[in-house]
Order: sequence, then C-alpha cells, then structure tokens
Amino acid sequence: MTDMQNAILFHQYDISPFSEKVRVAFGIKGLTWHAVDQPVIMPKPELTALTGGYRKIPVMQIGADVYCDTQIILRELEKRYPTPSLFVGGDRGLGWGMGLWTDRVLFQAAVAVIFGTTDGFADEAFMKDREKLMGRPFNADEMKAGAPMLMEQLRAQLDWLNEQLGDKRAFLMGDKAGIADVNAYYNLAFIRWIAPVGSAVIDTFSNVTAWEKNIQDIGHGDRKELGREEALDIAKATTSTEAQVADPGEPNGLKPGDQVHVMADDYGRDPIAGELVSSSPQHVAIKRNDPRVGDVVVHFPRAGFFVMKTA
Ligand SMILES: N[C@@H](CCC(=O)N[C@@H](CS)C(=O)NCC(=O)O)C(=O)O
Repeated sequence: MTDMQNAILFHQYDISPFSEKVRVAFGIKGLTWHAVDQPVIMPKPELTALTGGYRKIPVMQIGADVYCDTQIILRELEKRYPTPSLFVGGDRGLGWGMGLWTDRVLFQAAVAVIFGTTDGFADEAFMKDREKLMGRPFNADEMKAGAPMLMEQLRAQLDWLNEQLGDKRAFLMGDKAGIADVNAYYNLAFIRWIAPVGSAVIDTFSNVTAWEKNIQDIGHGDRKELGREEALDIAKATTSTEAQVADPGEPNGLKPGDQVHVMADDYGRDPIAGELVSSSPQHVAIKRNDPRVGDVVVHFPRAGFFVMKTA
C-alpha cells in the first residue's frame, strides 16, 4: 500500500473525451498512472463514495485527495510534476482561459456533430442517463436538424487551429506540446472515434491533421490498470496532504472550517457537501467522510464552479 499512496489513480473510461485531455498530459509529462475504469452511465457507487456525488469523468485520486474536473487535475499535475511544464511559452494565464472555449463552445460543437450525424451510438439507457445529467431531453431528431449549423461552427473553430499552425509549427504554441494542445486535441479525438462526417471536416485542414499526428506520437505515458475497490482501499488507508489555508481575498468571506456546498455551473450540478479546508482564486478543497473511504479531501476548480455556504 505504501508504494501506492502517491500513485496517480485516474478514474476514467476509454471513450471519455475529457479523459483523453488528461491522458495526453500524462504523455507530455511522461508519467506513470493507474487507470481505474468507471461505468459510462450511473450508478457509479465507487466513484461517488470518493467524490460525495460528483459523477463526471475523469476524476484523479492521489491517496485520500480527490480531484474533480480536468482543470484542477491539470493544475495538480503541474504542481506535483512541474517538468516538463504544460506551459510552453507565454500562456501561463491564457492557457487556462482557453480551456473554457475548448471545454464548452468547441466541445458542444463536437458533441452536436457527433450525435447529429452518427446513428446507433447512443442506446436507450445512455440517452436516459444523459437526459438526467443535462436536465433536458435527449432529442435525436433535434440534434439531426441542428447538425448543419453546428458543423459550420465546428469548421470555423478548426480553422482557428489551422491558422495557428500555419507556420508549420509542430504544436499550437511552438515546438513543444502544452496546455493549448491538450485542451483542443481531445475534441478532435472524440469526433474521430465516432463520427465519420465530423472526421471528414477535420480532414479538410492539413495543418490540423499533421498536428493530430504529432500529439498521437506523444502517447499517454505509462498506463497501468487498477480495480475500483483497490482504489477505495487506498483512500481509506491514507490521509489527505492538503493543509488548511485561509484565503484572504475570498469574495464571499468563506474560511476554513465553514460547511459549504460546491457545484458545477453547467451540467451535472449535483451539490457536494463538505467542510472547507483551503481555497484560492483557482481552487477549493473540502473535507468529507464516507464509511467506505474514511476522511477524504475533494478538490474543485473555481472557474466553472460555485461554492456556497451551507445554510
Ligand atoms: N468540466 C468537466 C467535464 C467532464 C465531462 O463532461 N465528462 C463527461 C465524460 S467525457 C461525463 O462526465 N459524462 C457523463 C458521465 O460520464 O457520466 C471536466 O473538465 O472534467
């Protein structure tokens, strides 16, 4: 167990595009990690024992620290494994901001093109699950009707990437891969996995197809496999390394010891309850207890999440 207390346990599934974002970051940093495969739809009892109800994929666990959302996962990887850095030149701030474009606007275009042009990908159980997640009906006909508009949106955004790569650079920010690449690339991988119509749109951009190949050559680092129950045993046997830190600029006066709820501002908004341990402009950590895993500290980003004092 001691050798596993600092191991990267990555709760994921292979066809998860957001997981692909982090897998490429593992590759850039040359990390060894353990894939803990989770179901594609609810229930996910082992995952929610760790997170307190957050159900999205991926989640990274290191001992009794649990990182929800790719933004905080990348931040933690950069903190623990600073070299090679994901920040390859002048993008330390804007690299993060770009994530909200790629994870929302570009991702929504990719999803719409995939579901609007590809039949037979989603079965009944998957559609019902995603309806619950999104809080709106999964309407295949509507998606088909909207596909031409979203194809146009997708093409426009791919064209930005193509222009950025116009001087034949290997990666978006130059000759090294970094946060811009991981943020953008997984959307294209998602389309390639499922949607021939979307793939054909990507194929019209020759700089982009060369860049996809460069990213694929990086690989995913050193992947090992671990069972879900074993991951829970590791959480139970370890203690969080997160220190209590006050956040003097906290806009709503929240402080360590406060009971709070954290929730995503987009979809999968299940509120997660816990006691605030530390916070900053980019991070909030809350402590919670579950009989299966004991005390764990769950970490979220601030951009894209709300933190509210529990009434
Ligand atoms: N903002 C989240 C988005 C994560 C996300 O939407 N993940 C998808 C899978 S790639 C998901 O959780 N879908 C529902 C599910 O798998 O239950 C992040 O950056 O991690």
